[in-house]
Amino acid sequence: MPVVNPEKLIGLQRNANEVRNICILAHVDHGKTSLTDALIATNGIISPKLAGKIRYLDSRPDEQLRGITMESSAISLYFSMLRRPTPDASPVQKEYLINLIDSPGHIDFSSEVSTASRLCDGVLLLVDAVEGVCSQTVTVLRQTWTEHLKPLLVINKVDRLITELKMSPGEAYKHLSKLLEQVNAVIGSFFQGERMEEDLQWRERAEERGAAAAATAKDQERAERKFASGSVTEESESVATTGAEGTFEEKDDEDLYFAPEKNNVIFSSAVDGWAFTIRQFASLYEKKLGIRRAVLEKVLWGDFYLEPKTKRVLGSKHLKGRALKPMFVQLVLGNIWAVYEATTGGSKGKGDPDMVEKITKSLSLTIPPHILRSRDPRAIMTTVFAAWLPLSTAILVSTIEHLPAPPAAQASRLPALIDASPGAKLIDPVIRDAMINIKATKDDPVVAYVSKIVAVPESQMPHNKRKAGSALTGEEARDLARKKRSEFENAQAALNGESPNDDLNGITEALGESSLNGTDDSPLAEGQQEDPEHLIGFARLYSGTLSVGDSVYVLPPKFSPAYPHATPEPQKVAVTGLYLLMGRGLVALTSVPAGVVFGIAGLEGHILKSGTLCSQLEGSVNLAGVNMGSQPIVRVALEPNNPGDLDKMIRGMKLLEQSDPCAQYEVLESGEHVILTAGEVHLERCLKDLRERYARCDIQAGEPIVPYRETVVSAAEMSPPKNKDLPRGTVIGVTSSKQITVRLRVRPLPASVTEFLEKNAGAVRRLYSEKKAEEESKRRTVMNAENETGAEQDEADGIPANDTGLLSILDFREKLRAVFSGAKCQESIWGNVVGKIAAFGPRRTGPNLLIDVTEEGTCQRFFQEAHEASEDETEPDPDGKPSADALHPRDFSDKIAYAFQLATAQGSMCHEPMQGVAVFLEEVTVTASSDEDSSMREKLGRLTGEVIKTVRDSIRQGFMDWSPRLMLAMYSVEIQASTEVLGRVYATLSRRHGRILTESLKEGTPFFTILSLLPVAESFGFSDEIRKRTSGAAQPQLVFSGFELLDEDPFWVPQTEEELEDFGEKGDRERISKKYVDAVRGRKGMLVQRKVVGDAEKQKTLKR
Ligand SMILES: Nc1nc2c(ncn2[C@@H]2O[C@H](COP(=O)(O)OP(=O)(O)OP(=O)(O)O)[C@@H](O)[C@H]2O)c(=O)[nH]1
Ligand SMILES: [Mg+2]
Repeated sequence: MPVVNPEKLIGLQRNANEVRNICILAHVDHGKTSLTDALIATNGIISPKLAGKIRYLDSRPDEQLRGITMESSAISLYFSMLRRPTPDASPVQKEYLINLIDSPGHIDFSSEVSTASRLCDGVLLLVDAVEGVCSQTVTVLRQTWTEHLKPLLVINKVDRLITELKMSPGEAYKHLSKLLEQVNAVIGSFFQGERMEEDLQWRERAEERGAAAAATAKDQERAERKFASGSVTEESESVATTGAEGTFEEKDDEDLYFAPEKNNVIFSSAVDGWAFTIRQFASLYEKKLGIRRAVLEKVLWGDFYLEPKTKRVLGSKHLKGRALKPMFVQLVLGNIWAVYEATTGGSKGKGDPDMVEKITKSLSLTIPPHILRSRDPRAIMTTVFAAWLPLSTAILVSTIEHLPAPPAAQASRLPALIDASPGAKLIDPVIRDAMINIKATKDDPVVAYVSKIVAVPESQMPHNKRKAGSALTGEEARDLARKKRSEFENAQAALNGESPNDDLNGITEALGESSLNGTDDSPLAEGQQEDPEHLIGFARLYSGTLSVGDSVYVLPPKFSPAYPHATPEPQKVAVTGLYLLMGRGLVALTSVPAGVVFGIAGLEGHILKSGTLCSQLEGSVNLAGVNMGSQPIVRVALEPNNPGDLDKMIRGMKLLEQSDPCAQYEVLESGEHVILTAGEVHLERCLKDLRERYARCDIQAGEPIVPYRETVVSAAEMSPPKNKDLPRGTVIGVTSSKQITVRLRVRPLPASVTEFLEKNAGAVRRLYSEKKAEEESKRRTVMNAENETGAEQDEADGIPANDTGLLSILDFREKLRAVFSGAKCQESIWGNVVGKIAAFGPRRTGPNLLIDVTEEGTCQRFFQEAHEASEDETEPDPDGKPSADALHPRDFSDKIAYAFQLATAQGSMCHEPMQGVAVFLEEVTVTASSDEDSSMREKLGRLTGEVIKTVRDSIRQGFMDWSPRLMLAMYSVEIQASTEVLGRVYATLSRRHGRILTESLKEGTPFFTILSLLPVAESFGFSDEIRKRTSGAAQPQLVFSGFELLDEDPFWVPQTEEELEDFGEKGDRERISKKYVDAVRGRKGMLVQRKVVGDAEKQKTLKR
C-alpha cells in the first residue's frame, strides 16, 4: 500500500466537513493501540501484516516493553470511500481526514485521557469482550458523557470468546448481549443522575416562580387597594399562571444507548484483524436472502429468527417451540466461528483445509496459494478475515458515518461548554458565535485549546528530517522491520534455539528502540549529545485560522473574562511553528483552519501543561475543563548522582512538569527537589524521561514520600491527662519572657464536621480569598504575620470569585451549623461554635478549626460580615496594629492564628498535617513588662516570635493529651483475577495490610473482580508483585481514595497490670502505626526513640 502523501492530508484540513477528530478510550489493555495499528496500516505507514502486533503508536521503548501505553499520541489518517450524497444518488468517491488520538488506559495516566478527549468530537470506546465493563471503562464513559462526545462502542477481543472461553456462538451471543446491557446500564445511571438534577432544578425554579408570583400578587393587591388599577391585575395574573402551568419535560434517552441495530456497536478482534457492524452483514445477506437491507439491519441483532424454508423473519413469539438460533448467531457469529474452526481449529484445536476452501468459495474470496499452503494456520485465518471483514473498513466507515464532523460537533457541544466556562456571561458574543459556527476566515477570532505539551527532540523536528512526511515511509518501515526481525531471530536462535516467531514483542521492541531517522547516514552520536527538546502543544482550533508568525494571547487555566488583566496578565506569544501530528513524527504546516487537531510551537515558557489561546483578551473564553485525572500523590525526592548536575536536573524537572499532564515539581523547605506523580508506573516513566531526555544525567530517586494525616480521638481508655488539674486537652502556655499567657484546649472535631469541611475545602478556600480581597481593597497595607516569616504560600490566589457550584458565605455558615447540630455531640461544647470560628487550617482551608471562646473576642471571626465588625465596638482592630497605650491580647490575634496554621500543618507526631482537630482559644492575658522605655512596636516585634512558638507548641501538646491516631493515604484497588490465582492475590493483599471490600464473579466468565483498600505506604511494588505471582494474569488498578484512620495509638505502652501481663513490658508486637510514624520522623530528621538493645542479658547468653 503506498504511503499517503502529507500534502493530501493538509489539503483535506480545509474541508471541515470531511474531517473527523476522534480518540480511542478504554480500560487498560483492552486493545486500543492494537486497533489503531490496523487503521495506520491503511495509510501505508506500517505493513498490514504487522498490524495488531507492532503497536505503532506505542513509540516509547518502555511502552513496548511493558505493553502499556503511557502517553497519548495523535496521528492524521487519510481515508476514501464511496458515499451517496443523497440516498438515491449514485455513490461518489469522497476523501476524509481522520485525526486519531490513542490514549493510555492505565489509571496512572488517566489525566492523558482528559487531555485527549478535550480535543476530539467523537470517541471509539473499547470494551474487552471477556473482561467487560471495568473501572476505567466507567471513567471513560463518564468522560464521554460530561464532555458531550459522541461515542461508538467497539467490543474488542471477540476472538477470546472462541479461543479462551471456548463458547459456542449461541453462548457468545448471550454473553455479548449481557455486556451491552452492562455498558448501557452505566450510561443509564448518568442519564438518571442528570435527569434528577434537572428535575430538582426545575422544581426549585418553579417554586421560585411561584413565590415570585405570590409576592407580585400581594404587591398588586396592595397596589389595587391604593390605586385600584386594572392593568396591573392582568399582568400579575399572567405571571401567576405561567408559574403554575409549567411541567417538567421528560427527556428522551433512546439515542444515548448502544444498540447494534443502530450501527453504533462494532464487534472486533484487533489481533486477528477483523471487525464488523450489523450494517455490513445486512448488505452481505441482502441478495442472498432477498430481504431489504434496511429490514435486515433491524433484525440481525435481537430475538429474531429465520424460518429455514420460507426464509422469513420470525419474532420469538412465532417460534412455536422450534429450536431455531437467533439470526445473529446463525448468520453472523456462526460464520466467524466457522472461519476459526476451519483455520486454527477454534475450540477444536485443528484446522480443516476442505472447510477453508468451502468458506472462501462461498464468500468468493481469493486467497493466494502460498498462504493456503502455509503451515501457519493463523496466516490463513487473518488473510481470510482481511479479505472478508477488514478491521479498518468497519471502524473507519462507522467513524465517518456515525461520528460528527467538527462543524456539527461544535454547534452541538460548544454552547454548553462555553456556558460552563468561568465568567461565561462576559464572553464576547463574536467569539461565541465564531466558535459555535466554526468560522474560519482570516478575520475571525482565533480560539484554540492546548490540552497538553509534548517534548520533541531537535533531531525529530521536521526541519531536521531528510524529507517532510511521516516518520517512516511504508517501504522504510518494512525494511526496518525486516532487518530487525532477522537480527532478533539471530539473537534468539543464538540464545536458546527457540522459534523466534513466538515473541513478536521482541521485534516491536527492537523497532521501538531504533531511532526514527535511524538511517546509517544520520549523525546519531552527535544528535545524542546535543539534542535539545522542543515543546510542542497538542491543540485544537475552534475558530479562525492560525498561521505561523501570528501572535495570540495565552490564557492560563484560571483565567476568567471577568478579570482579563488579573495577574499574571496573559501575554501575547508568537506562533513559531504549526504541525500535523503523525504519531512518531511531525509535518510542518504554514497555517491551520478551524476544526483541526494540530501541533503548535512557540509556547515554551508561557504555558504549563494546558491553556487556551485567543486572539483577543477582553471577552475571551477559558476552555480549561474539569480534569478528571488522578491527583498526583506519590512524592519522590530526587538528586543527581553527580552534584554538579543539579542545574541540569532542575531544568529537566521543569521540562517534565510542562510536558506531563499530571507530574508536578516542588522544592521542599528542606531544599529537596521533589516530583509528584500519579503512581508507581507513572513515576518510573517520569524518571526514565528525566534521565534520558530532559535532564540527561544520572538521577537517584529516594524512597517514595507518602502523605499522612494526624488526628486525635477520644478513646475509651486513655492515659490520664498530663496536667491533672486541667480538663483533657487543655494547655496553659507561657511565653519565655513570661509576658503572655495563653490558655487553650484541643478537642477532636465530630467526624461529620471533619467530613463536611474536607468536602467543602474548595468553598472555604474561595470564601477566604474573597474575604482577603475585600479586606485588601479596604486597607492596602495589612501587616501580615506570614509576610514576616514568609513560610506559607497562598493557594487561594487567583481563583475566580464566581466559580459556579460553590457555596456562598451565608449558605456555608448555615450548612456548617446544620452539620454541627446534626452531629451527635455535646450541645454545651459545640452548640454555638460556628459564630466563633476564627480560622480554618492548615493553609487556611483545612479541616481543623480555631475557635475563639475568649470573653473579649481576641481573634476576628471568620463568618463576621464586614459591617457587623464595624458596628461592634468591642471587636479587635483587624489591622493588628498595637493600640496607643498598652499591649492588648488582640494585638496578638494574627500571631495566634498563624501559630494555629503552623501547628495544624505540622502535627505533633511526625509533622504531617492535622485533620479533625478543634482548638478552643480560652484566654489570653498580657502582663505589663518591666522595661517601660521601649516603644509598643518594639515590644510587639519581640513578642511575635515568642507567641507563635508558645501557641504552636501548646496546640501540639494539647493534641497529645488525647489518643493520637495516624491516618493513612489509601488506594482503592481493583483486581480482576481468575479462580486459580485468587488465593495468591489475597495473600499478597493481606500481607500488605490490604482490606477486601467486595468480591464478585463476572457473569459468564471465570473471573473475579476484587475491590479492596490498600495503604499507599504498602503499595510500592504491589502491582509488580501481583503480576509476578499470578504470572501476569491479574492486573491491579490503584486509585487514590482518600485518608483512612488507622485505629491504633502509635505511642501506647502497656500500663495497667493486666496489660503488662498481656503484652509484656515493651508491648511486644510491633505497632504498624509506630512503624509509620518512626519512618516519617526518620525521614524528616526528627528524633526517633528506639530501643537498640532490647535485652542485653539475653544477647549475652545467645553469643555464648
Ligand atoms: N486475544 C486478543 N488480544 C488482543 C486483542 N487486541 C489486543 N489484544 C492484546 O491485548 C494486549 C493489550 O493490547 P494494547 O493494544 O496494548 O491495549 P491498550 O488498550 O492499548 O493498552 P493501554 O494503552 O496500556 O491501555 C496486547 O497483548 C494485545 O496483543 C484482540 O482483539 N484479541
Ligand atoms: Mg495502548
